[in-house]
Amino acid sequence: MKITDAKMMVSSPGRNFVTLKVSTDEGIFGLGDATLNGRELAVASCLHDHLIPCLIGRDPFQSEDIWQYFYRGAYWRRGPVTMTAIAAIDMALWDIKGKAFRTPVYNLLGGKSRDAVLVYGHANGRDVEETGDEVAKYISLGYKAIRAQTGIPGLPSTYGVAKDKMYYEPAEKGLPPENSWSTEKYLLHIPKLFESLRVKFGDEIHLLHDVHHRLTPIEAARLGKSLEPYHLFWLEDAVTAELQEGFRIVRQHTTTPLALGEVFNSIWDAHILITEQLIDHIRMTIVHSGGITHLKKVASLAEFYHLRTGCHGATDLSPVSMAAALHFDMAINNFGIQEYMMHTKNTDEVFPHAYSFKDGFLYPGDGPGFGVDYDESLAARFPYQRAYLPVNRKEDGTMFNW
Ligand code: CS2
Ligand code: MG
Repeated sequence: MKITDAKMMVSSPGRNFVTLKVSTDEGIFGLGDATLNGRELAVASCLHDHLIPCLIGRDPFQSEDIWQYFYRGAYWRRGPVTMTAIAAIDMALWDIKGKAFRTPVYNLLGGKSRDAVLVYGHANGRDVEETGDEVAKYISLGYKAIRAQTGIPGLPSTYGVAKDKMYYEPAEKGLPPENSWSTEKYLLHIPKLFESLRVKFGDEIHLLHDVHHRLTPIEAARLGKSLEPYHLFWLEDAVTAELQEGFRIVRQHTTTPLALGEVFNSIWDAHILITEQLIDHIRMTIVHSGGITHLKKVASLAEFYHLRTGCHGATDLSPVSMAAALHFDMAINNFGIQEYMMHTKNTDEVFPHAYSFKDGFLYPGDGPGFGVDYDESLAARFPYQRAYLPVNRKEDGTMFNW
């Protein structure tokens, strides 16, 4: 089999998505997600202008060699744009192989290691009470695990709190919106949220929280400690992780499980965190860290250090990414949990897919490949619109992490 064509499709059904379609001389095609929030066209150009010309004519079954070709052959290695572009090609090749062998991709990754994929949903509110109401909604939908985010008194806006409850999309059209931040106000308020949720819903439900990269190691240690009585499933992105060693301080002070990695692009962003067991869940995704070919190696290393996965699954990862993630989640042994932010109706219609939700779990479907498609004519009705993620400043105006 030979690759005869590969094309980029950029559309905005609810939000911007970049989708790669790789076609072969046997009429089988594969899809890959190449969406990098706020940098969509950079990845599209990397693929269209640089990688795709080198892909045509190759054998799609040789996914490992093609991965190495684009990783080592790039000379300028890693980084979110390059690794997302490589990921899109890699996903499309696994989709083609699954279709060619007429089997779900999870069977090419070791087969089913479980019956379904445990997911968590996003409950958020302007205050503790409203967040509690949203948690109740998710429990009524059957969720076993819920991430809880709430507004912080004294701060006009904060991460994870959205106007539209079910569909949280942080990127906005126009120029980047500016948020204002106070670590002290946040640290004083978050324990109150989880105290109220445990009082209201008891100890069974898994509760998660995303700090979203906004604390120093010792502040994260303080928060982790103050949340121990509420036994969170995890505390996510507590500190930016360019300095992986920074988590030695957090680890020394708290038993609250730590999750990290949605912004990572390769094993080299996480190898100290994994081999020193400084975190409990690795959140790297197929779409932003070089595809299934690379992520299965990360998961294998993590397995030997007692880490489980917790792949990122926000709305800016398309249904192609979600489908690929579910096949990956079904097969690996050290699966922990999968993030599942629902896409809008328009998105789901442009990306018809086999995966389905039931009682807190996602089921990938048993059809060949990933079981996801792309309606090009419908997508054409939703042209790309430039949008940016917010930036964050401390109350005194200092530039900070969003
Ligand atoms: C977040 C994301 O879902 C999460 O855990 O961290 O919402 C993240 O902010 C977006 O994916 C950024 O594009
Ligand atoms: Mg996150």
